Amino acid sequence: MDLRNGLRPLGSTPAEFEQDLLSNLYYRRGTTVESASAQDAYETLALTVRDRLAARRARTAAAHYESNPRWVYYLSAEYLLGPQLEQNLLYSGTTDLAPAALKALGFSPEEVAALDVEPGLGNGGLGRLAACLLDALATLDIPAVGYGIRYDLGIFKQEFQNGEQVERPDDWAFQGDPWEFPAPDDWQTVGFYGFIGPEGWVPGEVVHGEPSHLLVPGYGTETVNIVRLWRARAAQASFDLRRFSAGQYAEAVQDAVRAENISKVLYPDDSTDMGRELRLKQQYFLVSCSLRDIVRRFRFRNSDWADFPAKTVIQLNDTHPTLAIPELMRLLVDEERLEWEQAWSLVRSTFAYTCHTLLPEALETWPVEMLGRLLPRHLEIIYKINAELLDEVRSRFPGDVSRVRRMSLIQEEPERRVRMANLAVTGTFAVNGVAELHSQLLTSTTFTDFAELWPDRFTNVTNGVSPRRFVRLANPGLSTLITSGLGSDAWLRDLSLLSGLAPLADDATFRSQWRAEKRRAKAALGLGDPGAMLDVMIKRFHEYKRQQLKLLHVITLYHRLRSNPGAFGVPRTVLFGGKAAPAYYAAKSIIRLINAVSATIAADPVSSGLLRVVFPANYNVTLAEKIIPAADLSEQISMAGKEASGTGNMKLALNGAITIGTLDGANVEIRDRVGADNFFLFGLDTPAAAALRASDYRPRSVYDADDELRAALDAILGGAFGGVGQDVAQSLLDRDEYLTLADYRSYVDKQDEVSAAWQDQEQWTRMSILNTANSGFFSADRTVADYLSRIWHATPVRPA
Ligand code: NBX
Repeated sequence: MDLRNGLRPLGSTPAEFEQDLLSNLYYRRGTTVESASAQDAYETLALTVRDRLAARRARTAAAHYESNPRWVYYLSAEYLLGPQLEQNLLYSGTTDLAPAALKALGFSPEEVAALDVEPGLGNGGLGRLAACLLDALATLDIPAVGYGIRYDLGIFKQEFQNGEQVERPDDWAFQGDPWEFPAPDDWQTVGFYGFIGPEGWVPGEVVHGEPSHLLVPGYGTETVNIVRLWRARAAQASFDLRRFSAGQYAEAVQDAVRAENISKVLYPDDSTDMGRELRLKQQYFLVSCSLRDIVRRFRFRNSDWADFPAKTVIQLNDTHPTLAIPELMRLLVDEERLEWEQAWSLVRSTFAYTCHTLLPEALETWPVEMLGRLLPRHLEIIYKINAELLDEVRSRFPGDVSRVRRMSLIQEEPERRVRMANLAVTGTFAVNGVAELHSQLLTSTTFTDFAELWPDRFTNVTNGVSPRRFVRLANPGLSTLITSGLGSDAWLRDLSLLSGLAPLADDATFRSQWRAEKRRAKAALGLGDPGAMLDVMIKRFHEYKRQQLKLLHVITLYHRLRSNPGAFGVPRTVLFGGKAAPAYYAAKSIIRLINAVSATIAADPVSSGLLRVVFPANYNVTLAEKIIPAADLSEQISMAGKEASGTGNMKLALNGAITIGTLDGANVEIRDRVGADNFFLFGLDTPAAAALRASDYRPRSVYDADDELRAALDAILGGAFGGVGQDVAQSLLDRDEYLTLADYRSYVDKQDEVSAAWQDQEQWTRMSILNTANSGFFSADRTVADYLSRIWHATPVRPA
């Protein structure tokens, strides 16, 4: 422990931990054991655990200062960090100490742990990826800071009313957040609106960004990095005392409210541009605060701007933080008085961009009018960047007017808008997709023109997940078994070691232990019959992900069950989990239909013990950690060419679920690694799907030709499920944008193979073990290693 600062070493015996709890309860929480509530105990425990990481944090910061390293800064509008308590217990080595000490003081560890609320500061895969990368960066001892927004309200809480999704605010920090270190003295100023005068931009509104940080400990190392989250605060004197005295209470605080609204709520939208000015304000707020902080940190040890790119790489997590590009230009040109050319070269050597989508409608654009009003100087800078870009395009491709139009940072029709993805590609030295297939499709479709102009800029970094969170914490039983099988727990820092499990797939004792762990996880999830196959589809609701295809399969199973209960092969529990964007009506209809089908099946005695559909509300990281260990079958059934990568697919395979999937996103790589025999492949591949879409596809002919499909759709249309979901069926028949009907037969037949395979439990277990054994590649540590060698080129710094 660090004695340089006169710190008392924190003890590692139960008695010492108990003493620390007591002292925190008295001195920081201000209460006593006798009168402490469970909340008091929880907050005290959090502080006591946090203290154990704080000394490591101090040493990490000292080592970073000492070595003046190259920093990786990760800019992301979202972080889905997951519950902090269990992770920080594990990473501080107090998993056993803490509950013992709590018990000794008369608290129930379970009751206390249940009070840990996950900060839901993200929508889905993109936000969780950010959290996994931070975990891996710290584990690999890379000097890194994640920057984000500390939303007061995170991703909404999902409830079901009559089967419909209802959104409730997620006031996650209502009780305060004991894991957070506020750093109000590091506040930054952010301007909006205004005009460009002779002296430059004069903002019309100014707000403050107040940071706090959470600790991001590495596993099995001393490093503790941070994620720094900004909260909007009114600039001082925004309380109007005159109005207040006149009884105008609301008006007195309106400026403050407007400022603080910027970090009020996470936009619960994972697909389309909400078109809201407030969202654009959020993006600029994040970017402006973070860049000033990055510059401040650069200046601790450096003075020459020419060194900036050598000391700094800034990764843009999708286009949400792309305004960082014009913002850094503005800082360098307007405030630091650098020449445009030098500034542009620094900017272009500092930023890199990760794209997470293939849906054209998900590429962000902002109305020129709005951007120019909110950020007049930034629009000017974007215009100048665009003029230079288009000059380059014209000189490389003379006379190619349509290419110029396609590549322009400004879309002209139907309204003038700024194309953020084009800006991101233009202002960075590296652009990556998140799986092999995705990265190929980016250069062959989405960004073809840019890939022709700058081929070297494009690369792939396949996503990965934290084995600590999604195996060790989520699945402690399986982790213990893996450790005993491998003879060491070194796999937690080098997941490729899982390959050592492959021979154990042929060991009958190991297989029966493996099955016992699955059963235990199912029981813990409260799913009655642990003998039934648990078939899970957990992800955001989106038509391209095709929850509707899974549902058609469920209805087909139900029909078979009704017509011949005796012949129904394999008992299944089908579990759905996920949220739909509140304004995404088609996705919400699918949710409602799933709940209706679930109720119909549950009410029918014929299905008892054979078929069940469960849909726990409010799928989040906490729930994911319970479901993933229990899953037998992993549904990854998006239309090929639409899912950028997927990361749930990796978490499930690592926990021994077998995938049924299309050749989409990272499924391709999962199948390559686990082996075609251990993966249930179905459906059209990307070229076939694209060709069918481009042809005269008639979903109705598919419906006409397939009896089981027709029966499923007719049942919905005929009101068999409480009269719900006709719109879903109708849109499949009329349009079927994501080729659900085209893939139905192939999917249902493959599911029959799944059922047949399940009947041989020894063989199934073999496949399950081989899925885990061969998925070591999908560690976020490997992802970070790839980012380091292909893009970041930063090196580890270990605390002394
Ligand atoms: O990013 C997801 C992709 O759909 C997954 O295939 C991929 O595995 C994951 C990580 O790379 N994208 C995603 O989660 N997007 C968003 O959440 C999102 C949020 C706001 C927004 C657009 C997209 N405006």
